[in-house]
Parts: sequence; C-alpha cells; structure tokens
Amino acid sequence: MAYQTLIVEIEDYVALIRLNRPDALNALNSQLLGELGDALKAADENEKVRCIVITGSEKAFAAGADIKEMSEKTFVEMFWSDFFGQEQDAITRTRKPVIAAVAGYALGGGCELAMMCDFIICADNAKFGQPEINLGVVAGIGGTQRLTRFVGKSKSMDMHLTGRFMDAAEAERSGLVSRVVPVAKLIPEATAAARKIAEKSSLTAMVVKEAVNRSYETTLREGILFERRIFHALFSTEDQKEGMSAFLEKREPQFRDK
Ligand code: CO8
Repeated sequence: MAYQTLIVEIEDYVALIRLNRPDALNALNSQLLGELGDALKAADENEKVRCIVITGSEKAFAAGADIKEMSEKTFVEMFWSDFFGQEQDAITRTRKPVIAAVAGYALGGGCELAMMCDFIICADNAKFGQPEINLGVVAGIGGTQRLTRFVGKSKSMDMHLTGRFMDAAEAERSGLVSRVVPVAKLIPEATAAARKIAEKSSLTAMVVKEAVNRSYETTLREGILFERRIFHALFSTEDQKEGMSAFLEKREPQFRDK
C-alpha cells in the first residue's frame, strides 16, 4: 500500500516504518496516525513480518501532535471525533513486537507514540519531553499514565509540569529506554534487535508481549496467574517441543509458529 506520510520497507522479516513529514518534524496529524494504524495492521497480517520498527528522522522521531491541525478545534469537535482515540487504539492493538527507534525530538505525542511501542532504543541525540503544558494543554494519548509507569511519579511530574526535555542518558538511567546508541548506529541496532526477535517463534513472542503488557493492566497475583497459564498453554505448541529438543540436541531451533 502507498502511504503519503510513511515509508515502509520489509526485509528479513522486519518491517521498518519511517514517519515521513520532514517539514513538520514528523508532527502527528490525523493522516499520519491513520496511515500508521493501517501500516501496523498490514504488518500484523503479513506473514513476511515478524517484528516491526517505528522510526523518524535523525532530527525528530516526532515533535508532537500537529499543533496547526489542533489549534482552532473546540471541545465539542475534539469530543465527537474522539480526537486520536481510535488511532491510538489501532497502534496499541498490534500483536507483533514493535520497537521504537528514536533519534532527535520525541515530544508530546511523539514521546507518547514511542511509549506505545514495546520498547525504545534511542540515539545519543534523543530528547524526550511532554511539553504540552506550554501550549495550555495536557498530554492526550497516554503521556501522564505511561511516562509515570516508566520513570515514576516524581520525574513524570517534573517532565509534565516544567515541560523540560530529558536527554538520552537520563532516559536510559530512568528506565524510559532500553539502550542508547550513537545516532549513526540507531537503525542498524534497532533492526538487528528486530531480526533477533524475528528468529524466535512469532507465536511465543506475541504471547510474551501479552504477558508483559498484562503487568500494566492487572494486579501482581492475577498477572502471575496469567503468566503461569500461558506458560502451561505453550506446552501445546510444536515450537515448545522444537525449542527444548534443539537445546538438548545442541542445535539451533527451527520454529514454525505452530
Ligand atoms: N506541530 C506542528 N508543526 C510542528 C510541530 C508540531 N508539534 N513541531 C514542529 N513543527 C514545525 C514548525 O512549525 C516548523 O514549521 P515551519 O518551518 O513551517 O514554521 C518546523 O516544524 C520546524 O520546527 P522549528 O522551526 O520549530 O524547529 P526548531 O529546531 O527550531 O525547534 C522543536 C524544534 C523544539 C521541536 C520545536 O519545533 C517545538 O517546540 N515543537 C513543538 C513541540 C511540542 O510542543 N510538542 C507537543 C505538541 S502537543 C501534543 O503532542 C499533544 C499530544 C496529544 C494529542 C492527542 C489529542 C487527543
């Protein structure tokens, strides 16, 4: 499918989705978020894709929701359109693992989009922030909730109330990102991580994602019960037999997603 605000490449079972609105630092408008939802759904349904990477440019992952698109809207218009609600749901419904590869600005909705992914690898020039307060608004696609879970209340309050940016070193120290790499190595590192995931059983990877995400949604006791049940359930798969046989036979497993 041809997109106007995205560039999608598929290679070695990895879909690399680049946000592509360079004139607006990849600001997220309805078209871009709509196309991103479509691209993620297509990747989820494509058997040639086993892991997805979302990235932007070296200057900006995304500098937030498109302020030009929003500035004149009324509460009633935002309410009836459920502004970005459905787009957000489409992104978080993706079942295959999604890595955010962040260079440059990830601000407002850009930071929120990165946090909707399963983990974030960032470049050493990355800058994260929730500066919506400077515009007289609050984060609107998960920032107050997700950033708080990533970095804790104190730092999240600091970011949301002062609107300051967090650099890559602080983001790694605070647990917002899993790794920091030189900007020139960002895409090779993120796609290598994606290819590593693509070598696993896709079925197992999707279940792992469900289990980790469950920790956000439920109590510890229920989450552990969920984990144990799916651990038991995976013994019904051919990939469990293959993975364990391969270990015992000292060879590489050949997973078939069954
Ligand atoms: N929206 C629209 N256009 C933008 C945005 C944006 N968020 N960010 C940058 N641009 C545009 C600029 O207007 C400029 O366009 P033009 O050349 O036509 O004037 C171009 O991108 C380049 O930007 P700058 O000249 O400003 O570049 P600088 O390098 O000087 O500065 C910054 C880079 C610091 C990133 C600066 O552009 C900036 O502060 N941008 C806005 C950051 C921001 O406030 N983001 C939060 C937006 S609100 C939000 O994300 C809410 C999310 C929830 C919405 C969900 C609704 C339910």
